[in-house]
Amino acid sequence: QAEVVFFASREPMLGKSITLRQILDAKTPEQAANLAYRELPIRYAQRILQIEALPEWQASRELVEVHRLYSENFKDIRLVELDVKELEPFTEVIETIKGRMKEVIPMLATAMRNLQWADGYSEAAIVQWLDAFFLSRIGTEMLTSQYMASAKPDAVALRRRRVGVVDFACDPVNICEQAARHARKLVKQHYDESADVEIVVESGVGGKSSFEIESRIRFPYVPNYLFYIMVELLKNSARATVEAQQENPGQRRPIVITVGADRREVAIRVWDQAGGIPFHAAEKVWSYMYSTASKAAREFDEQGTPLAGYGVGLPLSRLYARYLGGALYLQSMPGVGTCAYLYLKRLESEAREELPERSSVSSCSLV
Ligand code: W6P
Repeated sequence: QAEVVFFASREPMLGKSITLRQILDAKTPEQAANLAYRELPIRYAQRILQIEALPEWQASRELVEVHRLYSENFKDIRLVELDVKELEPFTEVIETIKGRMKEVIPMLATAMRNLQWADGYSEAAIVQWLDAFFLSRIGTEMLTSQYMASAKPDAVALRRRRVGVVDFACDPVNICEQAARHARKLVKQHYDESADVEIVVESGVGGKSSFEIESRIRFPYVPNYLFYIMVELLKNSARATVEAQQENPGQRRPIVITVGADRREVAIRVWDQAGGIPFHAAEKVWSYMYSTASKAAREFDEQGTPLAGYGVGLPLSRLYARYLGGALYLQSMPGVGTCAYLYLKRLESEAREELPERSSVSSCSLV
């Protein structure tokens, strides 16, 4: 426990968060191992203390379980000897950790939902607590994935321009197109074959701005994150669009995705014409406690349907955007539709990892 407190008091990277450049620089398994070995104990220790700072956390089965998983991670990574000539034991530890972390997000969402209902904690405080926890979770997941990808690169990664989980020349238009295809498939699975949404992808290339010389927008990014965010936005827009189409057939309601960029930023706008977000639901969009899907859609499949989810998709998407310095906003046009704006940093030295504030670790109070 003393060791946990000691590590938690250190800041990741000696006071600094990591930039995408540092992650890109950890190309070899040895470099990625060093980065993970140095960073992970600090981050696990801080999450352990974040749980312990919750009053009566021991009364929650899920919180006790997540605390145990993080304690095991901390112990395993502290006990393993990092020998760059023989990385197999380290790889095994990272694999074990990755397996252990799979259920953390649904477990914590459940735990906090129960806390809110049982003890009347304020919703904003809970969102803040979970945002901090999950943002850190994205960071540790990035470090373990980066290590695994460099230790065991697959054939695809080798052929492409990949460095671990990062694509040097990530093509946002292409990813939007993939996400659109995936969203349409989910709609057909969830409703029926006749249900369909029109999704148009346009890009700003060809304008007379500074990126005129580019034929396609490309930037260093984690394609998995962008795909996740886009699918999540499109799931929401598509579900609302199908429901609006059912109520009022005959009206065309294409979802339009527009991708633009300058030298510093990539921006993606998703515009749907599904009637907007009802006023009473506006606050709930970023909460982990609700699903924006109708109750019927949720009961369709108790596991959380691919289209409805646990209600963690949008808040998690915003964290993925923020994690490397970006942002995600939603604007509702009442009675008309909803616009989502996603901004991503383009320069890898600027795309700095966003980490939970220190205060959310030690002095977390939920009331
Ligand atoms: C809606 C509701 C919603 C939530 C998130 C993103 C887009 C949309 N569209 O109607």
